[in-house]
Amino acid sequence: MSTSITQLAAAFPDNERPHKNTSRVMVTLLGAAWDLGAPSFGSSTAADIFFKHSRCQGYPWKKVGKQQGFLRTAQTLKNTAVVPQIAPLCLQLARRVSDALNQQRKFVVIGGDHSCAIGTWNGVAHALGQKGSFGLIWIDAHLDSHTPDTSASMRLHGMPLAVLLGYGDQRLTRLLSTKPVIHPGTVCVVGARSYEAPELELLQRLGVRIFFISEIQKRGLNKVIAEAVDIASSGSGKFGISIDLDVLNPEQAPGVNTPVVYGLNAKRLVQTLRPLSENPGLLGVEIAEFNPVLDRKNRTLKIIEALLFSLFPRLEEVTDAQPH
Ligand SMILES: [Mn+2]
Repeated sequence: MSTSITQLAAAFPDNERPHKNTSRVMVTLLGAAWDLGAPSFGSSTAADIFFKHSRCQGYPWKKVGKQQGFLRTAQTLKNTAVVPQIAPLCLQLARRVSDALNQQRKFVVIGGDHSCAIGTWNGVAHALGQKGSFGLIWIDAHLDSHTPDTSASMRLHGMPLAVLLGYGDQRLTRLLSTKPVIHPGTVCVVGARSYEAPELELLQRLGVRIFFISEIQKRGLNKVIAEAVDIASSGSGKFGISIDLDVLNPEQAPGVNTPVVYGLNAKRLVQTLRPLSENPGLLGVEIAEFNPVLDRKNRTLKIIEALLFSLFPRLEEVTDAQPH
């Protein structure tokens, strides 16, 4: 398996020259259709269901992975067994994201369990190449910073942030480069409230800023997001956002793999992120962990839609979508 991953990596084209500037920035829509990193089936169908039943119906999008295409057995649910399946999918997603940025487009990735982040942000790092680093705002109830040495569940959706920082299974940490994808000084976590000690220890040792839910309650989401943007922009000014929907109050967003009580208010998050649509440093956004099987009355789906249109208010105009 490692051979085919190497071959896939070698097949990546060199960075293309940027296309000439146009007045509006187009957006590439992508779906990461797998859920092998999560405890339950469902997120592999999320992108299909979102693009079929939301305002984005009819918008052009590209899927990585096969909906329901993987056999889930007790054995394949273990991290070490799913890495050979997830690594090539992450590479394919990375290529799509990288292509979008090379074409001077922004990107949206609809997960998929949160292991898709390994693909998304590897793609960004690949496209930026020597042009500079980027920052990342990780909005999540969890720290997602387990490694195979610390994880009790061995689920990959609990590990992607550690992988991007260079810690974990080498088939993932060295997906496209031996260097870590992101620098801890330009990463922050927003909304954390459920984690284990080794994850906290890793992030604190690296100096990753964590905005726990208690700090958000004290200072307000506006101030926290403003500070998060400062941290994420402190390198090159370019940054991305990874939203795990479990950061939200599960009453509002029940369709997630691992709900945690006392989450963020969905409406407030949508409102608070809206000004970022004007920020030229925003490269793209990923929205992960939607599980339509667990959703009720499309509540979670509607929140994805609201988040997307708050960050990209003219989405229809900038996705080559045909009016319908
Ligand atoms: Mn997560």
